[in-house]
Amino acid sequence: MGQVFRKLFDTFFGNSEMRVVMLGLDAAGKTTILYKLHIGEVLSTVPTIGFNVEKVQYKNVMFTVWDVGGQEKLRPLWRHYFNNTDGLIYVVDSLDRERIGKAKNEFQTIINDPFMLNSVILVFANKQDMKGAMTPMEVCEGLGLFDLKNRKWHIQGTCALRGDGLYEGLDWLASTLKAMRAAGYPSIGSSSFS
Ligand SMILES: Nc1nc2c(ncn2[C@@H]2O[C@H](COP(=O)(O)OP(=O)(O)OP(=O)(O)O)[C@@H](O)[C@H]2O)c(=O)[nH]1
Ligand SMILES: [Mg+2]
Repeated sequence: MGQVFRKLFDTFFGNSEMRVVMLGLDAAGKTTILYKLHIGEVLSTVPTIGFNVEKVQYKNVMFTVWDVGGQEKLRPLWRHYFNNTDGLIYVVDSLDRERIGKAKNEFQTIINDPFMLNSVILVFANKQDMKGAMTPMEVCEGLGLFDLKNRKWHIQGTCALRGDGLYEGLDWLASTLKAMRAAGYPSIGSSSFS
Protein backbone atom coordinates (compact mmCIF):
# COMPACT_ATOMS: atom_id res chain seq x y z
CA MET A 1 0.00 0.00 0.00
CA GLY A 2 2.84 2.34 0.90
CA GLN A 3 4.27 1.87 -2.57
CA VAL A 4 0.96 2.73 -4.20
CA PHE A 5 0.78 5.99 -2.23
CA ARG A 6 4.39 6.72 -3.10
CA LYS A 7 3.63 6.26 -6.80
CA LEU A 8 0.56 8.50 -6.60
CA PHE A 9 2.57 11.12 -4.69
CA ASP A 10 5.36 10.96 -7.26
CA THR A 11 2.92 11.20 -10.14
CA PHE A 12 1.17 14.16 -8.55
CA PHE A 13 4.37 16.07 -7.77
CA GLY A 14 6.15 15.01 -10.92
CA ASN A 15 8.91 13.06 -9.17
CA SER A 16 10.50 10.24 -11.08
CA GLU A 17 13.46 7.91 -11.19
CA MET A 18 15.72 7.26 -14.12
CA ARG A 19 18.33 4.62 -14.68
CA VAL A 20 21.21 5.90 -16.77
CA VAL A 21 24.31 4.09 -17.98
CA MET A 22 27.39 6.19 -18.71
CA LEU A 23 29.83 4.72 -21.21
CA GLY A 24 32.69 5.86 -23.41
CA LEU A 25 36.32 5.04 -24.14
CA ASP A 26 38.83 4.98 -21.29
CA ALA A 27 39.89 8.41 -19.98
CA ALA A 28 36.91 10.18 -21.56
CA GLY A 29 36.02 11.62 -18.12
CA LYS A 30 33.11 9.41 -16.98
CA THR A 31 34.15 8.98 -13.35
CA THR A 32 35.08 12.64 -13.08
CA ILE A 33 31.59 13.54 -14.33
CA LEU A 34 29.88 11.08 -11.96
CA TYR A 35 31.48 12.53 -8.84
CA LYS A 36 31.18 16.12 -10.00
CA LEU A 37 27.44 15.47 -10.24
CA HIS A 38 27.21 13.40 -7.06
CA ILE A 39 29.29 15.46 -4.63
CA GLY A 40 30.03 18.60 -6.63
CA GLU A 41 33.79 18.02 -6.54
CA VAL A 42 36.51 16.85 -8.89
CA LEU A 43 38.09 13.74 -7.44
CA SER A 44 41.41 12.45 -8.63
CA THR A 45 40.51 9.30 -10.54
CA VAL A 46 42.19 6.08 -11.54
CA PRO A 47 40.99 3.98 -14.49
CA THR A 48 37.77 2.26 -13.45
CA ILE A 49 37.94 -1.52 -13.24
CA GLY A 50 34.33 -2.60 -12.98
CA PHE A 51 31.87 0.20 -12.25
CA ASN A 52 30.77 2.99 -9.94
CA VAL A 53 27.11 3.68 -9.28
CA GLU A 54 25.70 6.76 -7.56
CA LYS A 55 22.38 8.48 -7.18
CA VAL A 56 22.13 12.03 -8.44
CA GLN A 57 19.10 14.05 -7.42
CA TYR A 58 18.39 16.86 -9.83
CA LYS A 59 15.23 18.90 -9.66
CA ASN A 60 12.54 16.27 -9.10
CA VAL A 61 14.34 13.42 -10.79
CA MET A 62 16.42 10.79 -9.05
CA PHE A 63 18.99 9.56 -11.53
CA THR A 64 20.79 6.31 -10.81
CA VAL A 65 23.97 6.64 -12.83
CA TRP A 66 26.15 3.64 -13.65
CA ASP A 67 29.69 4.57 -14.68
CA VAL A 68 31.38 1.60 -16.31
CA GLY A 69 35.12 1.26 -17.00
CA GLY A 70 35.98 2.00 -20.63
CA GLN A 71 39.28 0.20 -21.18
CA GLU A 72 39.29 -2.04 -24.26
CA LYS A 73 39.35 -5.28 -22.30
CA LEU A 74 36.35 -4.12 -20.23
CA ARG A 75 34.11 -3.07 -23.11
CA PRO A 76 32.64 -6.55 -23.72
CA LEU A 77 31.15 -6.21 -20.21
CA TRP A 78 29.18 -3.06 -21.09
CA ARG A 79 26.21 -5.03 -22.42
CA HIS A 80 25.55 -6.42 -18.94
CA TYR A 81 24.43 -2.92 -17.93
CA PHE A 82 21.97 -2.37 -20.79
CA ASN A 83 18.83 -4.01 -19.42
CA ASN A 84 16.19 -1.61 -18.02
CA THR A 85 18.16 1.47 -19.03
CA ASP A 86 16.20 4.66 -19.66
CA GLY A 87 19.10 6.69 -20.95
CA LEU A 88 22.65 6.42 -22.25
CA ILE A 89 25.23 9.09 -21.49
CA TYR A 90 28.05 8.59 -23.96
CA VAL A 91 31.17 10.53 -23.01
CA VAL A 92 33.76 11.50 -25.60
CA ASP A 93 37.20 12.97 -24.97
CA SER A 94 36.93 15.79 -27.49
CA LEU A 95 40.71 16.14 -27.59
CA ASP A 96 41.17 12.54 -28.73
CA ARG A 97 40.79 13.00 -32.49
CA GLU A 98 42.77 9.81 -33.17
CA ARG A 99 40.23 7.60 -31.46
CA ILE A 100 36.99 9.20 -32.65
CA GLY A 101 36.56 6.32 -35.12
CA LYS A 102 36.94 3.84 -32.28
CA ALA A 103 34.51 5.89 -30.17
CA LYS A 104 32.03 5.76 -33.06
CA ASN A 105 32.28 1.97 -33.46
CA GLU A 106 31.68 1.37 -29.77
CA PHE A 107 28.83 3.90 -29.73
CA GLN A 108 27.08 2.28 -32.69
CA THR A 109 27.40 -1.15 -31.10
CA ILE A 110 25.77 0.10 -27.90
CA ILE A 111 22.85 1.92 -29.44
CA ASN A 112 22.02 -0.93 -31.81
CA ASP A 113 21.85 -3.48 -29.03
CA PRO A 114 18.26 -4.74 -28.70
CA PHE A 115 18.15 -3.71 -25.02
CA MET A 116 19.10 -0.14 -25.91
CA LEU A 117 16.72 0.56 -28.76
CA ASN A 118 14.35 2.60 -26.55
CA SER A 119 17.07 4.45 -24.63
CA VAL A 120 17.47 8.14 -25.19
CA ILE A 121 21.01 9.24 -25.99
CA LEU A 122 22.90 12.10 -24.38
CA VAL A 123 26.42 12.67 -25.71
CA PHE A 124 28.86 14.68 -23.63
CA ALA A 125 31.58 16.17 -25.83
CA ASN A 126 33.89 16.48 -22.83
CA LYS A 127 37.16 18.35 -22.23
CA GLN A 128 35.95 21.49 -24.02
CA ASP A 129 38.45 23.41 -21.88
CA MET A 130 41.34 21.94 -23.88
CA LYS A 131 42.83 23.86 -26.80
CA GLY A 132 42.32 21.92 -30.00
CA ALA A 133 39.33 19.98 -28.71
CA MET A 134 36.76 18.90 -31.30
CA THR A 135 33.63 21.04 -31.17
CA PRO A 136 30.33 19.35 -30.29
CA MET A 137 29.47 19.54 -34.01
CA GLU A 138 32.68 17.68 -34.92
CA VAL A 139 31.98 15.03 -32.27
CA CYS A 140 28.47 14.75 -33.63
CA GLU A 141 29.78 14.07 -37.11
CA GLY A 142 32.47 11.75 -35.77
CA LEU A 143 29.93 9.53 -34.02
CA GLY A 144 27.49 9.51 -36.93
CA LEU A 145 24.70 11.08 -34.91
CA PHE A 146 23.11 12.71 -37.95
CA ASP A 147 22.52 9.28 -39.49
CA LEU A 148 20.46 8.01 -36.56
CA LYS A 149 16.90 7.18 -37.43
CA ASN A 150 14.05 7.19 -34.92
CA ARG A 151 16.23 7.97 -31.92
CA LYS A 152 16.10 10.81 -29.45
CA TRP A 153 19.55 12.28 -28.99
CA HIS A 154 21.23 15.40 -27.74
CA ILE A 155 24.85 16.51 -27.74
CA GLN A 156 26.25 18.78 -25.05
CA GLY A 157 29.71 20.32 -24.83
CA THR A 158 31.09 19.81 -21.30
CA CYS A 159 34.04 20.47 -19.09
CA ALA A 160 33.80 17.99 -16.22
CA LEU A 161 36.51 19.79 -14.24
CA ARG A 162 34.44 22.97 -14.05
CA GLY A 163 31.09 21.23 -14.29
CA ASP A 164 30.15 23.17 -17.42
CA GLY A 165 27.29 21.62 -19.38
CA LEU A 166 26.61 18.71 -17.03
CA TYR A 167 23.33 19.95 -15.59
CA GLU A 168 22.17 21.21 -18.97
CA GLY A 169 22.56 17.60 -20.12
CA LEU A 170 20.57 16.28 -17.16
CA ASP A 171 17.87 18.84 -17.91
CA TRP A 172 17.50 17.46 -21.40
CA LEU A 173 17.47 13.87 -20.13
CA ALA A 174 14.84 14.61 -17.51
CA SER A 175 12.49 16.53 -19.78
CA THR A 176 12.86 14.07 -22.65
CA LEU A 177 12.23 11.00 -20.53
CA LYS A 178 9.28 12.61 -18.80
CA ALA A 179 7.70 13.55 -22.11
CA MET A 180 8.25 10.02 -23.39
CA ARG A 181 6.74 8.47 -20.30
CA ALA A 182 3.75 10.75 -20.54
CA ALA A 183 3.24 9.79 -24.17
CA GLY A 184 4.12 6.11 -23.68
CA TYR A 185 7.09 4.29 -25.19
CA PRO A 186 8.61 3.92 -27.73
CA SER A 187 9.99 7.30 -28.70
CA ILE A 188 10.02 9.00 -32.03
CA GLY A 189 13.33 10.34 -33.21
CA SER A 190 14.47 13.89 -32.69
CA SER A 191 17.74 15.66 -32.05
CA SER A 192 19.18 18.80 -30.53
CA PHE A 193 22.43 20.62 -29.82
CA SER A 194 24.00 22.84 -27.23
N1 LIG B 1 41.09 18.91 -19.13
C1 LIG B 1 40.12 18.10 -18.76
N2 LIG B 1 40.42 16.91 -18.20
C2 LIG B 1 39.39 16.12 -17.84
C3 LIG B 1 38.04 16.48 -18.01
N3 LIG B 1 37.27 15.46 -17.56
C4 LIG B 1 38.10 14.52 -17.12
N4 LIG B 1 39.40 14.90 -17.27
C5 LIG B 1 40.60 14.15 -16.92
O1 LIG B 1 40.66 12.99 -17.75
C6 LIG B 1 41.29 11.92 -17.04
C7 LIG B 1 40.43 10.67 -17.10
O2 LIG B 1 39.23 10.91 -16.37
P1 LIG B 1 38.33 9.74 -15.78
O3 LIG B 1 37.11 10.37 -15.24
O4 LIG B 1 39.11 8.86 -14.89
O5 LIG B 1 38.00 8.93 -17.13
P2 LIG B 1 37.05 7.64 -17.30
O6 LIG B 1 36.23 7.90 -18.51
O7 LIG B 1 36.33 7.35 -16.05
O8 LIG B 1 38.10 6.49 -17.63
P3 LIG B 1 37.94 4.88 -17.41
O9 LIG B 1 37.54 4.68 -15.99
O10 LIG B 1 39.29 4.30 -17.71
O11 LIG B 1 36.91 4.42 -18.38
C8 LIG B 1 41.54 12.44 -15.63
O12 LIG B 1 42.89 12.87 -15.53
C9 LIG B 1 40.59 13.61 -15.51
O13 LIG B 1 41.03 14.60 -14.60
C10 LIG B 1 37.75 17.75 -18.61
O14 LIG B 1 36.62 18.17 -18.83
N5 LIG B 1 38.84 18.52 -18.96
MG1 LIG C 1 36.36 5.75 -14.75
